[in-house]
Amino acid sequence: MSGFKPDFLWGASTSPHQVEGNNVNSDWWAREGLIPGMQLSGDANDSYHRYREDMSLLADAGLNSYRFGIEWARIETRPGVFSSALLKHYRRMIDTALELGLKPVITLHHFSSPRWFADEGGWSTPKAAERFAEYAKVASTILGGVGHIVTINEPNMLAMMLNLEAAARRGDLDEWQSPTIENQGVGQWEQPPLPVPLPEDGKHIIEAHHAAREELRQNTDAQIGWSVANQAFTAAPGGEERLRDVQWAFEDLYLEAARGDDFIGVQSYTTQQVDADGLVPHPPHPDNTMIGTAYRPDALAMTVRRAADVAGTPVLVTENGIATPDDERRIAYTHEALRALSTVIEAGVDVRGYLHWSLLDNYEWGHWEPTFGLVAVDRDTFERRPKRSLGWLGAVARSHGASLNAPLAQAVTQG
Ligand code: IFM
Repeated sequence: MSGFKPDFLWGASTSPHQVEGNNVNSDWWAREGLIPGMQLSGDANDSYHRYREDMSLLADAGLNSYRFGIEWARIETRPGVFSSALLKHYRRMIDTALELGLKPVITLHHFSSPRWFADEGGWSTPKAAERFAEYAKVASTILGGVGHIVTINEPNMLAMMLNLEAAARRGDLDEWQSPTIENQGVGQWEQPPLPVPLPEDGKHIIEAHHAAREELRQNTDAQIGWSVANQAFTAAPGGEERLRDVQWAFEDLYLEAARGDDFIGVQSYTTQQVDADGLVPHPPHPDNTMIGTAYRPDALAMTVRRAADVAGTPVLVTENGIATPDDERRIAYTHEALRALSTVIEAGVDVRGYLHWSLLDNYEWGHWEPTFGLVAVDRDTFERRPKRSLGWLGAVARSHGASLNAPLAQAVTQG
C-alpha cells in the first residue's frame, strides 16, 4: 500500500466523558441517572489519572498520534468561570503526548457539555455560539503545539440528540434506550433507526463551530475542523429521491459547513439504506456488530470520498472501528477498511491520517457492553490489557501501510 505518506497520522481516539471518569459537572452525568436502562459512566477508565499509561501504550505500539478531548464541563465550571488547574491538567496531557512522540488531535466538545450550559438551553439557543466561542478562546491558551483541533464531535448526532431530548421531556422516549445512535441495537436487533436530525437543530451548532474557528485561528497555529458522523447512505429500490433529502439533513448540511475549514473529520462505521419511507431498519444478521449495525468495512472509503467532495477540504479520519468481542474480527475489519482507504488516497483524495475508534474499551453512552477498543480495561482495577489489534495497527503504522499488502490471515496471526 503506497498511498500513505511518511507524515500520515496513525493513531486512536477517545473522548473525555467516555474514558476519564466522574465527569460530574456535565449534562451527560446528570442524564445517566434519569433514563431507565442506562448504565452509569462512574469511574469510566479512570483515564483522568491514567492518561500517561494510555498514551504510552499507543506510542510503544508504534503509533504517532492520539485524539483526545478536553472537557468543557470541567474547565468552565460556571458561565465565565474557568479553572486554571484544569486547563493546566489538559496542558500536561498535551505535553505528555508530545513527549511520547504522539501528535495530539484535540477535541473541544464530544457530546458532553457543562450542566449550566444545558440548563440555559444548550445548543438550542442563539447564545450557544457565543458561549462555545468564549470557551474555545480560553482553551486556545493551552493549545500551543497542537496540530489539529476538532471543534465539535459529530454535530449531526448532537442535533439529533436535541430532538430526542425534546421527546424525553414530553415523556415519549420509550422506544429509545438512550439518546444516541451509539446504543442503537444493543440487544435490541429490531430497534428502528434513529430519526434524521432537523436542520433547525443544527443551526446554532454550526454557528458555534464557525465562531470557535475564528477564535482558534486567531490564537493558535493548529488546523481547525470538525468531525461528522458519516453514514454511507445508499438507496434501496425506489429510495433515490428520499436519499437526497436524508443525505442533506443528516450529513451534507454539516459537511458544507466545513467549507473553509482546514480539514474535515470523517467518522465512519457502517452503511445505512434509505427507501421511499426513510431510513430502513437493518435486519438481524449473524455478521452484525455488537450494536446491531452491518459489518461494512467498505463504508470508510465511501464516506471519505464523499466528505472530501462535499466539504472540499483534506480529510482526517477521526474515527473508524467496530464493536466486537472478537479481536481477530477487529483486525480483519480494519485491514479491509485501510486497504480501501489506501486506494482512495491513490486516486487523489488528500487524507491526512487514520485515528481508530477507540484506544480503550470505554463507556459507550449508556452501555459498557459494546467493545470498540484496541485495549481492554478491567473496570475494577483499571488494568489495561492491550489486544492483538493494537500491535497490529502499530505495525501497519511503522510500515507506513506496507504491511497491509500481507494477506489477511497473516495479519491476524502476526498482530
Ligand atoms: O463512542 C462513539 C463516539 O463517542 C462517537 N462516534 C461513534 C462512537 C461509537 O459509537
